[in-house]
Amino acid sequence: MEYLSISPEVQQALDERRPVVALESTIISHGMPYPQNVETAMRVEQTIRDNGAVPATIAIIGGKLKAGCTADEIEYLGRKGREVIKASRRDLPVLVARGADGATTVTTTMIIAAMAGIKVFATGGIGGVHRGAETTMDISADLEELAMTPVMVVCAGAKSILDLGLTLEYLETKGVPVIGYGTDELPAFYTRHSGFKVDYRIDTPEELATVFRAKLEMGLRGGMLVTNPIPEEYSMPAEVINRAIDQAIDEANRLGVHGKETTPFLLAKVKDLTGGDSLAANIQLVLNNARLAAQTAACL
Ligand code: PSU
Ligand code: MN
Repeated sequence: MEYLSISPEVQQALDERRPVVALESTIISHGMPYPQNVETAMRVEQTIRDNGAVPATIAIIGGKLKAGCTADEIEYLGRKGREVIKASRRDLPVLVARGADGATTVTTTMIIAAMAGIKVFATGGIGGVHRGAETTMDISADLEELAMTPVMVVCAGAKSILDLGLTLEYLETKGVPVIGYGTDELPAFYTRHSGFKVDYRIDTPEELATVFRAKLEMGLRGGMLVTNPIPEEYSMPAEVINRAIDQAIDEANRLGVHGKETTPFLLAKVKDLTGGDSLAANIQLVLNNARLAAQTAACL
């Protein structure tokens, strides 16, 4: 397809049926400040290599859907930061036709990974049903993508900027298996506990791969969500993080923040309110997910 551009290294790995792990770029452009965003992106790629897989950082550059970015391209996305358009499914036609740049969310990373033939994707947190969605109808396109696109997403759960209970209900309706890696409880990104149960607990990358292969072979539409708790030593006190989240949501409501701005606004606010601690936790949980995704891709 003329719109898709797979890097030579990723193409070769796919041809030789070696493991490949997709990575998103919204976390680079919108999720962390420069230069930590670029440093983290490079460390995540290295972690994937150390665990025997090839990293494919996904982004839209000059209208091309890139599966596999160079170090220069990652630097470019990190430096431009929030000037790069946060690209969801609805943005793809316009960005591609105009030859524009875009940072891919979970949604668009899944779309481009699937086009390239990549089955496993590691990230930090996914979008979901926002608190107050009964009136705002703010539900992330990530959940619809999980319902239709055959990619396994390894994350650290969802932040409680979202309504975690409604997010799980939505995923259940859409037939998306929600797996806890080594846990029965849905992790809440910065903390290991949310009080909500996952559908199934799985303890090994081998079994993650076997379950996902069964889903693919049966031709069941959609992906699978693997929630991997942040390592204990990097997790944050629940009171600290929940206070920051409540404050961020109050401020967003007061300012009337809505649409695609809501998630980046809340994430940036929470980070400001909790200082460097939340950034350090964020980096560690992404590395932890990269490790598990690479091991699982190797089993697939
Ligand atoms: N949640 C996080 N970190 C993130 C995101 C969400 O904890 O970086 C980003 C991801 O790219 C995700 C997107 O796909 O935000 C969801 O945005 P929205 O809620 O507007 O769908
Ligand atoms: Mn939204």
